[in-house]
Amino acid sequence: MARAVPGKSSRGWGRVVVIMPTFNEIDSLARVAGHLLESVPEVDLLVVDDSSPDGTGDLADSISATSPRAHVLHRTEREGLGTAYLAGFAWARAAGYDVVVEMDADGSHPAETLPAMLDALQVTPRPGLVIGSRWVRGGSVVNWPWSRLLLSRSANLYARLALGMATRDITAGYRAYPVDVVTAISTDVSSHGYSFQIEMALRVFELGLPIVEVPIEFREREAGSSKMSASIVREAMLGVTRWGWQRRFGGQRGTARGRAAQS
Ligand SMILES: Nc1nc2c(ncn2[C@@H]2O[C@H](COP(=O)(O)OP(=O)(O)OP(=O)(O)O)[C@@H](O)[C@H]2O)c(=O)[nH]1
Ligand SMILES: [Mg+2]
Repeated sequence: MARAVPGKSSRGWGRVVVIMPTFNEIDSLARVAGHLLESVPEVDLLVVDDSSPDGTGDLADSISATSPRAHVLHRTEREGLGTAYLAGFAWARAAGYDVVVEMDADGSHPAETLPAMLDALQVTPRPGLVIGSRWVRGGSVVNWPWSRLLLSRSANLYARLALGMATRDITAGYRAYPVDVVTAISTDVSSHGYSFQIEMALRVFELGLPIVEVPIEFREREAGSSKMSASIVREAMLGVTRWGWQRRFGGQRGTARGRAAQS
């Protein structure tokens, strides 16, 4: 019987790496990484740790020492989720991967849904982004307080209206992209915090590529603490307002598509 070659998919996905940014996730990383590597044997893992004071980086090193499919990128300072992903994308590109997946290290994103998301990336016309979505039919959220539900629903509604996009879960952190798409848009992305996710979706939309949402059951983290803060929410709100304004009144200058249109 043919055995799966790590990172080399036998299911037509190409080489896939799951990028997992971490900051103080010592209580969940081993479980989440282990579960991912076991349940989806075709994918590799890259942990991007920002010198977590709780030793998450050392834990990631020990995971990588026991699994040839697990890799670690250490950064010396906490620089935010967006730049952690950009560093991960650059690493994935240099290592020759075809697809990058974004996944939290806190167990909120079900590995069980990843095959369906990777399958969705293979359809024609090929999507520029597949989102593991809480807010499409079949999607759900388990154990969230009403305040988080309200924040997520209103942020999505505001972003949808301001940006003129139909995406239901534009703030979602569980995603799959073709590497060539992140390469095309990364230089246009300026957000550091979670608005990075909204901005990335917007840039894919501006390229004219489909965005597909696959329903997931999202679970509130069971261990560790949230890195969500007022300044992160503020950055997202200001960003959405600015991009919405630019889309309505400022053309598409400065974006990949705008530059392509001008050349
Ligand atoms: N490398 C790095 N990772 C980060 C940083 N901020 C957050 N993360 C990681 O990014 C992922 C998402 O952060 P979370 O705190 O889970 O954010 P959230 O999902 O919006 O909030 P909760 O799930 O409610 O805690 C987690 O794996 C974090 O450890 C950062 O500055 N650098
Ligand atoms: Mg989380």
